[in-house]
Amino acid sequence: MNICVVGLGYIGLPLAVVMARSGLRVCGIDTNRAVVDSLSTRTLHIREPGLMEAMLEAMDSGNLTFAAKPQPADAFIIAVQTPIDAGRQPDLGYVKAAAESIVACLEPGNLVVLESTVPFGTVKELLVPLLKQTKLEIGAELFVAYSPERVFPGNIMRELTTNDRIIGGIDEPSTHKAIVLYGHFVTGAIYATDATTAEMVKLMENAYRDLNIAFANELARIAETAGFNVWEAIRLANSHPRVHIHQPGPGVGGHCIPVDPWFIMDRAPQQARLMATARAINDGTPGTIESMIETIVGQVGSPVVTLLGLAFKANIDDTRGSPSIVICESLRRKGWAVKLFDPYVHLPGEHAYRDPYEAAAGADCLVLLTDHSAFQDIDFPLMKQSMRNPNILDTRNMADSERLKEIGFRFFRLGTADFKHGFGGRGDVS
Ligand code: SAJ
Repeated sequence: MNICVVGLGYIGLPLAVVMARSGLRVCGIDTNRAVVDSLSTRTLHIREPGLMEAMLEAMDSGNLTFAAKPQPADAFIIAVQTPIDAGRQPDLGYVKAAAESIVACLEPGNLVVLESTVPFGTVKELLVPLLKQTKLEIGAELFVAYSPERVFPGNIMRELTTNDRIIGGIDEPSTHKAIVLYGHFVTGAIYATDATTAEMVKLMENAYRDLNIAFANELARIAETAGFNVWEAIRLANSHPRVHIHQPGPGVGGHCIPVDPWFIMDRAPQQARLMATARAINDGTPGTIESMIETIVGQVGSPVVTLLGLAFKANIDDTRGSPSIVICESLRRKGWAVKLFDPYVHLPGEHAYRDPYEAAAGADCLVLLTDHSAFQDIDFPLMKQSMRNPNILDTRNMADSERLKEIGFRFFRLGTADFKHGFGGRGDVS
């Protein structure tokens, strides 16, 4: 079978590689010529564990090629981005452009699968009408389905195969054809449904996570006021067999969890009230962290703050929607000096350091924002030597507070009694 995967980003490229390794002949398509050129010369434009080795193997087998324009194939998979615009409206421009780009290639018997996350109803209301330009009879000559990607950044290569799949065709023959295709490489269960339900399942999964994290963040604020340790309380609550509370943190980043609830709210603004509240809580959390930083260093003239971790979550290089970036920009708008370090992310600019010790030199506060495993190896006594004021704010419950206090740090952890006198203009809380 020949497959065209349209969109070679964080989902499309790993998917093309996994399909090619399962024996399918895959052509990966991206309108960005620079991406196609770099992949064709065996260079990756994204970082994902295991992707490079798997891609080279697939290219060497002859099953994986790249091109800037779609070409005839048996199946077309669309895996392009679906951002929200400044007004939080879904931007389906990339899906539309991708669908239009394949129209001229489509032939009787072809299957088109959309993997991008979209507002429910998109396949029926946007994709199918566009594909009707082919004059092929949908369901008899041209088959259309939705199958959401559900992979976890950092573990994509494994999860593409092992995760269960939801496949929703616009009719039975479309669902069946898509199940046969995904059966080539999916070892998890494959669940059949209709296209709109499949679209909604994807949105519900991420909205659930957003709600749950908002709940954890709310509990953290309560813990700071009441003086208990939220991390300990959540751990104990989760020992109940039917409770699974997520973790608080500096906010919700990435391009999925903070975006997807808007796809539901866009379609059901009257009903989606809980989701709107969760979004407001999570979007407001970087502001809470800023207030904590202000409380810690508020008395210092011209404070210098070092942010450790720029990626939106552990052990990846992706900064899209990262709370660290929001916090950094906001502190800089106040005129504060903000120094940055992330072992995975190298931003241009004089205040982004490749060495955590240089980043900490002269600082009044270290803020642990991303729980990268590499941070466990930081030599904090060494860091402290070059700091102006040895304060640490841990937003991820990742540091050994007792040890850091012994070394001489003033230690603050989000969601604990460390802020029992409040934060936000109350001055020194020690
Ligand atoms: N976060 C918390 N507390 C938690 C968990 C996460 O604050 O308990 C924060 C993270 O630090 C990060 C953000 O939430 O800033 C999002 O991270 P994430 O790990 O929840 O999710 P993503 O965006 O990396 O991947 C999610 C996954 N969805 C679910 O787990 C339901 C993944 O399976 C999806 O494929 C992906 O979205 C996607 O592409 O939609």
